[in-house]
Amino acid sequence: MSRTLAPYQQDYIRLSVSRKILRFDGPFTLKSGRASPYFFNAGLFCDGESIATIAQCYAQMIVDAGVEVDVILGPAYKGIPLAATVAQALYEKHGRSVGFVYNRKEAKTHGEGGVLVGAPLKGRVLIIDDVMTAGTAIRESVAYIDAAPEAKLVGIAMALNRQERAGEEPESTAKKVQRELGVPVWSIVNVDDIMTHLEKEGGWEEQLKAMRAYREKYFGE
Ligand code: OMP
Repeated sequence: MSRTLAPYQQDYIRLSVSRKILRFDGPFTLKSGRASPYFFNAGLFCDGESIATIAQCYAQMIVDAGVEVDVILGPAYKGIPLAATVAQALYEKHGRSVGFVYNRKEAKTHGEGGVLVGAPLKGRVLIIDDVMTAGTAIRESVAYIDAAPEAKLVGIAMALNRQERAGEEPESTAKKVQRELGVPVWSIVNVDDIMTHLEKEGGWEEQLKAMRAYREKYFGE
């Protein structure tokens, strides 16, 4: 059943479609090996207006979720600008100042050294990332929190929940991650929201047909 989208969620879909951040001219090979008719490329939020808009969407979702956060962890690479700009949006739009931290992919052996850059990884930590498909990327990020004795994961904020199963089991990745980690997974939108938006807008029948077939094959409960 489709849910009613808040204005910020509609803005987010409109922006993603108009900038071709969300593309429907697949097939695209995913990290999981699946061939998807659509693909979301968060690396294309690459100008002031679009990164500010997406950051405000994340910030609104975090505020609506009512979660208390001390630090945002943005995994390299795409999570880095997200962590910085969402922290900025939380401050400018909601009067909340939270820390942000991100990882290097290669540990630095000189200067300040280490793998993490930014605020100390302690207190209530929210992971911010772009897309969840099979949950591989998110598990790598959780490892940083597991290794920080003073840090506690309080939730995971994604832009897009693809609603897919990790393997053959019926449960969706997002539900499985929630169950296994014991924290909520929020997403600005999921694929059903996008399909509802395209159905209402009209003119997307061919793309919707491919999306429905993919949904049938790979989506979890
Ligand atoms: P999982 O690690 O399988 O959850 O896939 C998430 C990652 O796949 C993201 O962090 C992206 O690197 C990439 N991805 C996208 O960016 N957009 C998509 O629409 C789908 C994927 C993907 O490969 O599943």
